[in-house]
Amino acid sequence: MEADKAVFGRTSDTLTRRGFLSGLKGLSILLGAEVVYGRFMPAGLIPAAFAQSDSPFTIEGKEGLVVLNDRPVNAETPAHLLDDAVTPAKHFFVRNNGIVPQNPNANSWSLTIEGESAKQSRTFTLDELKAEFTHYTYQLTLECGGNGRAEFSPAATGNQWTTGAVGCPRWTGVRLKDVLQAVGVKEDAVYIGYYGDDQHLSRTPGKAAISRGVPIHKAMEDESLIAWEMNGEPLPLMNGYPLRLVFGGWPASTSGKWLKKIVVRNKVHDGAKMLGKAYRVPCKPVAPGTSVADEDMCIIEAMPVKSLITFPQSGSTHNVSEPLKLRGHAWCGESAVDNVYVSIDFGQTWQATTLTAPVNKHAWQHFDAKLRFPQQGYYEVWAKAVDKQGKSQPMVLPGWNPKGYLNNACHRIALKVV
Ligand SMILES: Nc1nc2c(c(=O)[nH]1)N[C@H]1C(S)=C(S)[C@@H](COP(=O)(O)O)O[C@H]1N2
Ligand SMILES: [Mo]
Repeated sequence: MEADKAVFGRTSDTLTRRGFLSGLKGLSILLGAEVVYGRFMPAGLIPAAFAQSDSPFTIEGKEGLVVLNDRPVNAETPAHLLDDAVTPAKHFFVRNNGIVPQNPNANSWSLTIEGESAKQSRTFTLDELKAEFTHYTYQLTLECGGNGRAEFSPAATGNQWTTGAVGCPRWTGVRLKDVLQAVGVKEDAVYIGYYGDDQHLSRTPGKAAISRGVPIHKAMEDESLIAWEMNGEPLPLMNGYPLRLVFGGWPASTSGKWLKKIVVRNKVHDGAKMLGKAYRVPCKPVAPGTSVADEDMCIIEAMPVKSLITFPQSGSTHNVSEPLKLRGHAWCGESAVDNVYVSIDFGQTWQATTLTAPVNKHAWQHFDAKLRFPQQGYYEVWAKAVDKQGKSQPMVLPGWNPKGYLNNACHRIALKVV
C-alpha cells in the first residue's frame, strides 16, 4: 500500500518535472517496483509515473477536464478520458483567447461573408445557412498548435498544455466552399479570415481576441465546415455555440468559434494572432532559446503525426499473467497514419499495433495492441505513429520554437506490473 502511494500519489512536493535526478535504485524505491528495462532508460528521463497531473474542476457541460487557466478559460482532457472513438462533447477541450459571449442567440445569429476578394458581401442567418446548403457530417480532429507546450525547455509562455488539447468529435454543418461559391470568390483570393463574437480580454470595442484563417485551398476542401453541431447536438457554448469553423488536421486556432464574419482576402490574412510569434514557428530550425526575428517566422499549417495512449490510464496496475490490451488514437494533418508502434523497453524494440482506417479524411484512427510483460516491475509504454509519407513521431522533443508549438513527441504511460 505504501509503495502504491509512492507511485501514484502526488509527488510534486519531492520531485519537480524538470528537476528529477536519475539513479535506478532510488528510482525503484520511489516507484515501488523494479524498473525492468532500467538499463535502457535514457538518463535524466522523468518517469511517466511522475509526469502526470490530475486536478479535476468543473466547467458547465464539461467533465473531468484539467483547467490550465480561468481567465480566459482553458482546459485540457486527461488522456484516459479521450478513450472513446468519437470524443464526447463533455470531454472536448476548451481553448479561449478572449471573453466568451454571454447567451448567444441562435435565432438571430447571422454570418457575413465579405472582403476584397469576395464578389459581393452577403449575410446569412443561421436558418438560411441550414436551408440553402447541403448538410455534411464528418469526424474531424482538432488539436491546438500549442498542445504539448509544457515540455519545452527553455519553457514557452502560454497555457502549459500537456497532451489533452485534442479531440475528434463528429461535426455537422455546411461546406465552407459551398457558401463561398454562392457568394462568389474572385480570381485573386488567397486566404480567408474569421471574426468571432468573443471580446478581447481588455474589452476594447472592435478589438478581436483572435482572427485567424487558412489559405483558399484549405478553405475549399470538402471537409472544411461551418458547423453548428457536435455529435448531433448544438455546439457547447465553450466550443463556439451557435456556429464555428472546423478545419480538421490544422492548428485548431484556425477553427473560429462564435463565427460572425468571414473575409475573403487577396493576401495572407493579417488579423489578430496571424503575425509576430503567434501560431508561427521559425522557418528554419533554431537552437533552444534562440531569439528569432518576426520575419523569420512561418505560419503553422497542417499538424504533424501524433498518437495518444488512451487505455490503460497512466499509473495503472496490471497483472503479469495476463496480456494487456492497450489502445489509443493516432492522427496527422496531412494524408493519414500508416501505423503505430509501441515499446515497453524505452524504445529498444517496437511492436506494430493494429490500426483502423480513418472514417473520413482528417478523422483520427484507432490502434490496439496486446502486450506481454516478462516479469513484474515498473514499465513505461511508449507509442510512436508513422504517417503515410514515412514521417515518424520523435521520441524526444522536436524543434524548439519560441512559443512552444508542434510538440509531437511520443506519448508514454506508466504501468506497474504485479
Ligand atoms: N472566436 C474564437 N475562436 C477560436 C478561439 C478563440 O479564442 N476565439 N481559439 C482558437 C484556438 S487557439 C483553438 S485551439 C480552438 C479551440 O477550440 P475549442 O475551444 O472548441 O476546443 O479554437 C480556436 N477558435
Ligand atoms: Mo490553440
